[in-house]
Amino acid sequence: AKDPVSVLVTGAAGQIGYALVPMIARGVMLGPDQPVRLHLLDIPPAAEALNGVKMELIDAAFPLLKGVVATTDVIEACTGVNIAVMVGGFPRKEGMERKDVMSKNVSIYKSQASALEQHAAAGCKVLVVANPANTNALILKEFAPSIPEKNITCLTRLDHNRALGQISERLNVQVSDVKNVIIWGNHSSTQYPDVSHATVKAQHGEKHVRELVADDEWLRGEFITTVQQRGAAIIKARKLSSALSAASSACDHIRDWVLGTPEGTWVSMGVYSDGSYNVPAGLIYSFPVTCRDGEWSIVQGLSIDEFSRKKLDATAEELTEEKALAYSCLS
Ligand code: NAX
Repeated sequence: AKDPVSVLVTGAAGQIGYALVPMIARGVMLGPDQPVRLHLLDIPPAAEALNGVKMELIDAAFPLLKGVVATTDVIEACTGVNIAVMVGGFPRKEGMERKDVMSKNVSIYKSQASALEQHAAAGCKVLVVANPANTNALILKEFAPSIPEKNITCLTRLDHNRALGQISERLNVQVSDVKNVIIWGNHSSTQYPDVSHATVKAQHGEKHVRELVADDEWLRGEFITTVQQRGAAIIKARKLSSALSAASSACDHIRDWVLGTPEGTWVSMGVYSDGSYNVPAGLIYSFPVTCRDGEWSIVQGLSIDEFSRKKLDATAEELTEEKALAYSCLS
């Protein structure tokens, strides 16, 4: 039998946490033969609710679940973890300035970075979900200099999956037959959902989404805005933000990162830019990536037309501004 893998979930008493922890305990994230230990962190006002989540995890008698640590102590939570899913953060409340929200999250991610750096297992892989996800991940990277930058990522897989979903609905095909959409840039409304290279499985080989949809206006207009604004549409409908889809996408992100992407398929991940596609180096930016042996690499050599170029640059610009804002909160 395999040794258990320890997975940290911060913000575990929240909405996404509640959807995510049973998925991890069932093997959705790391596979049906991989035992797990869950480390759940939240803040003191949520301690009782957090303990309730722990009770339910015990009650569910998950065969793969080999232990649960539920705590409000960051060091205890981070100790020995192999995977860290950072869902906890400070939400934007009505009337709050962007800078105030940024400042709260910068201080959270700065201190959690140090705890992870000092106490996580060697090789710990980090996924930041909490918004502003890209910039929180960048702060975490800056304040955990001994964690390799390759090990720090943020979630744009939900946006990626939303794009797959929209194409599948439009063409009335199975979502599992659609692949290679790309989310470029920030997990925000400036993200660029790109179908230039996306395909659908056909009877013989694959067909380009562009050919099948044949309505460029939709692809360059409504499709993009629908994906960009899907989070807001869910809030309007549910009066709560996306949770099950966010949790499921977080599992997809880690599973593909650890176990690899299928041959010929790429996924979107927010990763540390090395300057690929002329995206400024030093931002956490969403790129198309393939994963193998627990490492992601940015897919190289894709053609970028003029329409796409503008959109890649616009979302990079927003991230550069966010980075500056985050740094201005550090003093
Ligand atoms: P909730 O408010 O339900 O849960 C957040 C939890 O984090 C709460 O239990 C809170 O007590 C806890 N928390 C706050 N500060 C903490 C700290 N310093 N350490 C540990 N825990 C802390 O929000 P939920 O709906 O679960 O969303 C969580 C985060 O995910 C939000 O920042 C949200 O904006 C972000 N999202 C990101 C998505 C993505 O694709 N990257 C999509 C979904 C989601 O909107």
